[in-house]
Amino acid sequence: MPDSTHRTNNNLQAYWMPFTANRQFKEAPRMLVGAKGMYYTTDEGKKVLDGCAGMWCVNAGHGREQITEAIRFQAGQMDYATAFQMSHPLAFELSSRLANQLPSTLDHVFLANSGSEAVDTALKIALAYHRARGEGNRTRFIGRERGYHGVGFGGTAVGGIVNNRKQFGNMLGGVDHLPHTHNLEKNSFSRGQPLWGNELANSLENLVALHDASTIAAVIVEPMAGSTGVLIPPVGYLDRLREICTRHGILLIFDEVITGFGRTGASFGAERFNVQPDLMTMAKGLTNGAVPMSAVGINNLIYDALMEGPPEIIELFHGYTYSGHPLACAAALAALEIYENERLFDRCAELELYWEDAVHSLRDRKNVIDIRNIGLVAGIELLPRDGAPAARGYDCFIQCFREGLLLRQTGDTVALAPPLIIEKEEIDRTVEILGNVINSLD
Ligand code: PXG
Repeated sequence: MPDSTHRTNNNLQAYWMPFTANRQFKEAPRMLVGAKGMYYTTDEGKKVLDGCAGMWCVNAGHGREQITEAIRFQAGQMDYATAFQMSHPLAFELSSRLANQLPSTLDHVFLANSGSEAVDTALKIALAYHRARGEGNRTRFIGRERGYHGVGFGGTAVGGIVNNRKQFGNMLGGVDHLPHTHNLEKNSFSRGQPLWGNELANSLENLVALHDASTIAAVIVEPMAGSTGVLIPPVGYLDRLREICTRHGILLIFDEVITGFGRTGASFGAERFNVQPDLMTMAKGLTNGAVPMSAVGINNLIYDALMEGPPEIIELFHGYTYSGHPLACAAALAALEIYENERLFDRCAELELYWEDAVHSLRDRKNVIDIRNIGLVAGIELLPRDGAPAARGYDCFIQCFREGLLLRQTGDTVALAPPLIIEKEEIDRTVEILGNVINSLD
């Protein structure tokens, strides 16, 4: 049986690691071999506090028996079910359960396997919806600078990260971007939602004036941008985007791959910020990270518009071999049950102030130029070294790992997003390690 707990004579060259400096990593590999609760174990037997829920996904903590058992049982019962023109009960059970939990207008669920697939699915559904209503000219998408929507061609195109885009040519045509909402001068060290910046949403009016509403299918944003360093929406910003989209018949897509499943102290960012999207993407926390799975929540008007043709015709020519995979459905149902039974989203909300005070205590550490937080998320931005952007951030990540804390790093910002089961002592420990490391960096 494959055993991840033993070092093997791997040829490290064979595996081309994703989003990784391969040559640098392979010189000094960092290997994780076990995970339980709030901690990883390395191949050297060291415990590492998981400050970023794996990669924003293990919201209920690692190694949850209930999820393991659900996967094990399902694997024995039925490993795989044909997904097109056939199905299995768990896919329906999960979708019903999710639809109950989603904002009230999102009554339908499409299942996929990754955030990237969910994003491309949502974009395609937006196009198909407009076409079905005789507005097939609405093909343009508006994303946002510093947005991350995965790595499919659709998600890369609407994303706003230059390094993710520049190697890959033209991607999807007809895409434009809103300005990002990060502003150190106006908003540094804001607690929760920054007060300045809702007027940035007015840029959408400019893009509508430039392209004409009749050419725009959808706007896609993360309610809170996670990957590019925890950018919290200014008060009123998302409401204004919603209002402009509605006025112009443009669909609003919330990419909740990170903000879903309790991360901001509510089920979804839509609930936390009280703004309803027409389509919502989810992944990561959906299965607590245990099996790849993603979903798109869909407004009933969109679904209904596509259900108008003859009933024997396939309504949407889209789907994946592994849409609604039985093992993923089993894991997701178990994860949702844990979230509910342990009231983990409420727990996140209850811990928010303690968390906020803890992370903002780092304000006076060396080279800290901003701290941002919401729910159980924080971004700590460090001053870039002269001529070496991201070097200080990377050193912080490496040094924290050596000291027993795993966090995410993007540029000179480090992001924290621990499992929602974190205890106060572990919050203190997280901040203590990070604070000491920041002070030790040149
Ligand atoms: N949308 C959002 C908002 C995401 O954060 C994706 C889509 C793509 O999901 P997949 O499952 O295709 O990777 C993401 C993924 C980080 C980090 O460190 C963030 C993500 C992935 C890996 C690292 O911030 N987000």
